[in-house]
Amino acid sequence: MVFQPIMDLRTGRVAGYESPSRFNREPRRTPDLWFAQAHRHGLGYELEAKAIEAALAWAPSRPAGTYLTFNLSPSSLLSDEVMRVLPERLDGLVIEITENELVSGDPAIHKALDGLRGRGARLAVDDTGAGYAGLTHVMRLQPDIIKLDRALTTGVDQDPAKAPLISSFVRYARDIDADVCAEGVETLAELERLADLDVAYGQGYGIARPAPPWAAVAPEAAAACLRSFEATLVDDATDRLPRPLPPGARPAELRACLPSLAAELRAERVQIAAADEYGAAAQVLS
Ligand code: G
Ligand code: MN
Repeated sequence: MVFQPIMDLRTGRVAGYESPSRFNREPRRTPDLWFAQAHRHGLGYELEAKAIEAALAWAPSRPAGTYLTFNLSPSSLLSDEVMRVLPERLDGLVIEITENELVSGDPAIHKALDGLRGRGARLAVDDTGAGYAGLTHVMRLQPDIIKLDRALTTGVDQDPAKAPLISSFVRYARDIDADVCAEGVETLAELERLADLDVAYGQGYGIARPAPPWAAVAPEAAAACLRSFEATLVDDATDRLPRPLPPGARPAELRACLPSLAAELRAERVQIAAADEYGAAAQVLS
């Protein structure tokens, strides 16, 4: 099994791990081709169930506080094979539903999803922005996490058309109490731009490749998040602090940025005005 870290772009820490399937056998093929072939032979759900079982076997050993996410096709939610391998409680697990199956309008699938959420699972919509059905899918499912397809992430730092679209997803996510995760982050420039756009999570080769459990994120990727976090502090300070910082901004991290924040604001001193375990706010003393 391989797991790919998903990074919290507000803190640089690992938020969760996705478990994409890998097939170590000849002929070499991408997992979607193996699944498609299994489905053609009537063994698709059995294969999906095996993949989930293998991922779930690792779940108890994952680092504390991280979630585990796995992919399911909408129709597999109606299959006994897949349902049988899911434990009663699903806390800390995220189910990723891919949008390229139009059957997701089926009320039976919605009912199955509601049942899984009632058992503690969170729901992510995968590959958002890739297919023409993307927005309908997000709207219908009201997910906890909106995963933006690589097509939107790639070159976000260069293509002026992409940032506003991603921002609109971030605003929409806020309104439905969800978070955005950008997939396929390959460069630090993309990562910094996404963090500046208030995208909550990032995943991709520039952060960490899929690897045996439990890989850390690239140190330069975590550092890029903290740089962007400092820049947010400067913006916030200019907008008259104290003001609450993004959730997850721990006092220790904030303290480390204070000297450079003061320099940037040409202030004599910037201090922490209020802090609790959930976050901190800074105050400018000039
Ligand atoms: O459909 P889904 O988004 O779950 O696809 C995940 C696939 O994308 C996995 O096979 C994974 O190896 C691959 N992947 C993960 N990160 C990157 C990336 O940064 N770039 C590219 N090209 N592929 C990636
Ligand atoms: Mn996925």
